[in-house]
Amino acid sequence: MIKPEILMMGPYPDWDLIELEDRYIVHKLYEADDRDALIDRHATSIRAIATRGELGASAAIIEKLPRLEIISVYGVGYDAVDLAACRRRGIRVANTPDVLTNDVADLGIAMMLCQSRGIIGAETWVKDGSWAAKGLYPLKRRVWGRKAGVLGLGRIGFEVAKRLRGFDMDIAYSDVAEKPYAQGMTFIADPVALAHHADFLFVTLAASAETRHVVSKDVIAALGPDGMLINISRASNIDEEALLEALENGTLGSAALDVFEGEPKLNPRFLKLDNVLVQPHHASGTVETRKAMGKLVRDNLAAHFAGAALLTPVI
Ligand code: 8YV
Repeated sequence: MIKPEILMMGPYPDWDLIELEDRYIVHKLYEADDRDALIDRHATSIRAIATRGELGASAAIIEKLPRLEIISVYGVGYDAVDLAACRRRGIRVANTPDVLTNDVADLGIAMMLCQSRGIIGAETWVKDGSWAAKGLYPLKRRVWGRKAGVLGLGRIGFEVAKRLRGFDMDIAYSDVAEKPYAQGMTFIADPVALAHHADFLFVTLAASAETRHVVSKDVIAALGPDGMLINISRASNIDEEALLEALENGTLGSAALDVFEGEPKLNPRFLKLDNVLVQPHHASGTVETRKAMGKLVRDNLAAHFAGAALLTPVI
């Protein structure tokens, strides 16, 4: 059988690449010196794109590939794929929901604990000799029993809320509508009012044009000098300029961020702040989850080329 040809937008772990190269001819865009030339060379034979949640495929790339049939995304977020362009051409899109939900929620909780209890600073205090030289580490803020807001009570938001219950928190959430499964949580539709309620505001929304900067200057101000913003979704959900200003002038207490505009080259202003915890977009980054994500990417591709229904279709 002739192997279908795939355009790969960003690197996958070797365990996925070996499997993919076994079944497909893989063109690695991320390794090409001249990306346009690679696309032009294989434009009429590429039938699939394998990409990553935060990378995606633009309309410009989609339009260059007349035989493109499917885009299989290694991630739950598909905001970087131009769905309108795919719909116009009847191109199928699949993502990897569910398999990563628990790990993403875990990292959100870990970031909250780490930032609130000053765990990274405390470790430095021990390692740089400050403990012996200066004595006790400055006191930090408690987590349990305080108020949390979850902006977006989808799969990941729900798992975050479930974990927060273990900390005896007063939990509220915001979404487009009240959720029947949100037992014991208060529905607060307006994100500004949710931020007023919260000591810890988790951003767990799927990103789209509609959710851009939903965490606005007003939301950040409502969270206030004692509040913490935790983002495990996409940077575009937050007005990053307003966030930086608020962190710099102390009108927002702190932030814990896994995602950034222009990542991995984040705004250098973040690096100067000691009230922000930064992470390299790795909320789903465990061996177990990444293996499951890679398998789902491959299973969706295999289903497509076998003429079957996709396992986890977006469109
Ligand atoms: C991954 C993600 O880090 O699921 C998503 O949408 O952004 C993450 O799980 C990413 O897709 C891997 O590059």
